[in-house]
Parts: sequence; C-alpha cells; structure tokens
Amino acid sequence: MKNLKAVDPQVYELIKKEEERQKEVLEMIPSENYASRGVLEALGSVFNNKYSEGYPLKRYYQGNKIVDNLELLAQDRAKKLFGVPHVNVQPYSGSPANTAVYFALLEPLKDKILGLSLAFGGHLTHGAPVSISGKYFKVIPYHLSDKGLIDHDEVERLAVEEQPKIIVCGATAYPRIIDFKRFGEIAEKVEAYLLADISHIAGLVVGGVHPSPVPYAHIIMTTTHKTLRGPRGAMIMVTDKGLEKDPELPDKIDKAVFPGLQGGPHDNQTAAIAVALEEAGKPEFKRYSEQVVKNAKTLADELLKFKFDLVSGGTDNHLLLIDLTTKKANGALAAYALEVAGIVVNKNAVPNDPLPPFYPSGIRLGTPAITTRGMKEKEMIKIASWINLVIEEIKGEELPKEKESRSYFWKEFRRRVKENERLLEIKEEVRASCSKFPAP
Ligand code: DSN
Repeated sequence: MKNLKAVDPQVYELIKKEEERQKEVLEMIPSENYASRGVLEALGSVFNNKYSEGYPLKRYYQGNKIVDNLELLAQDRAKKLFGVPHVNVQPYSGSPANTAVYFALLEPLKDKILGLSLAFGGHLTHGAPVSISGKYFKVIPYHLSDKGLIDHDEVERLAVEEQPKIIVCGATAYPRIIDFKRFGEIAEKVEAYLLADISHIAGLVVGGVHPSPVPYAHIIMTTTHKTLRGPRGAMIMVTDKGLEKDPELPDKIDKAVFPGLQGGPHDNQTAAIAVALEEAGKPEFKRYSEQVVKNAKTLADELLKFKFDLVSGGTDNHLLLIDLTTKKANGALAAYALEVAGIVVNKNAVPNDPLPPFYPSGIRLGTPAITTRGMKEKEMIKIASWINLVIEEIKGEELPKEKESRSYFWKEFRRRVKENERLLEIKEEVRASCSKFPAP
C-alpha cells in the first residue's frame, strides 16, 4: 500500500489499525469473515474504474468486452457451484437484492410477504416495519416456537389464511437447520413463490453441511461476504423449479435489479465474487465449512457446561444465540465487556425479548471468521471459558429502567469495564492465542 501511504497517510494509518484490530481479537460476529488476499486484490482492482450499466453483451456503455467476460465467468461459477440455471451477480448487497426480488414480483401496497419476524431472527428486509420491505408491502410475520424453532405449523396456517405472494425462509439469528422442503410444500400449497435467503449459510450449503434450498425454492438470494467468504455483495439465483413456475423469472429479476433499483454494477465487486466462488469450489472450502459447524457445536457444548441458556438448546450451523437473562446479564453490556476482553460479538434480541433491541437480552456469536484463521475444537473450549469469565465479571449489572439515567450508567459502566483487570488479562491471553492463527 505504498501509494496510499504517500497520498493519504491518515486513511493508510486507519487501515493499518483496523488490520491490527482484526488480527488481535476473536472476530465472532457470525456474519463476518476474513476474505482472502486474492478476493481483496480483485476488489481493489481497476475494474473499479468502469461503468457497465446493463448485462453482458447488452450494455449502455462502450468498452465492456472484458467486463462482459468477467460477469459471465462469475455467473458461470455461481451456476455450477449452486446448481441453478440463472444468476444475477450485480446486487450491491443483500438488502437491495431482497428488495429487487420483491419489486420484481409484488405489487406495492397490495401483495403480501410472509417472513420471519425480525425480533425472532429474521432480517430487516423480510418485512420489518422500519424497512422498505415493511413499508411498501403487506407483511405477515411468522415466529419461533417456545423451543426456539421455526413454527412450521404457524407458517402453514398463516400462508393458507393470508395467501402471501412470497414466502421468505432464511434468517440472521437462527442456529438450526432451515427445513427448505417443508417451506417448499407450504409455498406449493398456496402457490406462492419461495424465496430462500441463504446469506448466513451459503458457505455451509456449498460445503454440504447444510441442506440446499435448490430443489425447493424458486428464488435464492445470498450475500457473498459471510460464510461464503467473498467481498460485500449479493447474488440472486433462479432455480429450475423457479423457471418451471414462472419462465419469466430471470427476466423479471434482472430488470428489477437494473434498471429497477440499481445503476452501474460494481465490476470490482463482481471480480471479487468470481474469485470467492472459485475458492468455494475447492476441496479445502468443504473442509472449512465442516470445521465451522464442528467449532460452533463444540462452543455450544462448552457453554452449556457453564449453564448458558442457548436459544433452541444448541446449534446446527455456524452461530449461537445466547439468552443472558438467567445469567443476570444484559446483551449490550455483555457485548461491550467481551470486546474489552478481545472477543467481538453482537448484542441480539432473543425470542419474546422483553427488552428493547438496543439493550436486548442476548448476544449472537459464530465461528466463520475464527475458523478461517485455523482455530479448531481445542480453541473453542478455551473461548467458552473466557466468555464465561467475562460474563461472571459483569453479572448483576443492570441497565437503569429510566432512559434518562442510562447515559450516566453507560459512561460509568464503560469506565469500570475498561479498568477491569480480569478482562484486561483475558484480552492479553486472547491476543497471544490469536497470534498463533494468522488472519489472511
Ligand atoms: N447484518 C447482517 C447480520 O449481521 O446478520 C444481516 O444483514
């Protein structure tokens, strides 16, 4: 980065600091990962400089012969990897991708989406009232059962009663296998489109450690930067089943992405997606995704030994959702204290959470990034014990009920936590452990 250093030492410095931070901590936000240097090089390439509105061989700008080859290559790799006949690799990210699917198929303010409630682990774009999906379309939310599992009977009942045009399956905070077959049957029964949002689990699907939605869903959307380990971006795929239901689906989706929602594609992002797809097709990626799940299961087992309350009782995938209520801890306070100790997770609502989303009862954590660094079961055992020690340190700390007292409490809490010697010791232990597992 010698050019950057010369032209903008401030940004250079910030990048160096972030690089250090990412090396020294346990990155356990389950939607994050370390992209390879190859992916990052493609992302930082001269493809950034090009405009290519349109699609391969149908562009609105000249000079796109090479970009055409690149986009066709990315499409081809995705088609082969997932086993689908049509892929759009242009969505800037997951939210615009889901939005494009809705605008391709639904009439605003009239048609209905049936999606997992945000408060129960769904995504904002699965119909949350604060998102464009909830503002422009009628939304019917479904929920989890008391066991923390998707309530398929409720999904079926709501589908029959409400006749949604799209059923969305997929989640951002769901630790169990998604039963695509059951969702497919429900969608078939009410003649709805089934959209599988596999953003979180795409890498696990590719690695064969989570069932694929391809035989059951009509449309599949995935981001490319989570378990798939690519650049920030997204893809929308149409399956054979989708083509059978609606032969115009590819055209509808493509038109909704461009010119419906987006302008020029980010060709540097397309290049990096192509690289990530190539990497994901290798045998070592299969081993990686297997290890992601093994690590998450080990972490869950170890945390259960410390009597942590895991939503659904454990995990089948890459993530865990911990309800800290029984530990007399708050998710926001716990996430802050864990970060001080070098363990980066995110605060998260748990099903039926009585607390507001900014100070929820739980934390969400996962293994994709630390597995990329080569950590295995042995390290998970240690991580579980560190997490337990951190939570023990902040047990009983309660956020004031009155909003006015919160900012003073936070300031004091942060000061105390930053000076907590036990947490600072753990931070050093984490740093020492991380140094043995180089980040890419
Ligand atoms: N924000 C992402 C996540 O963390 O799961 C979803 O978009």
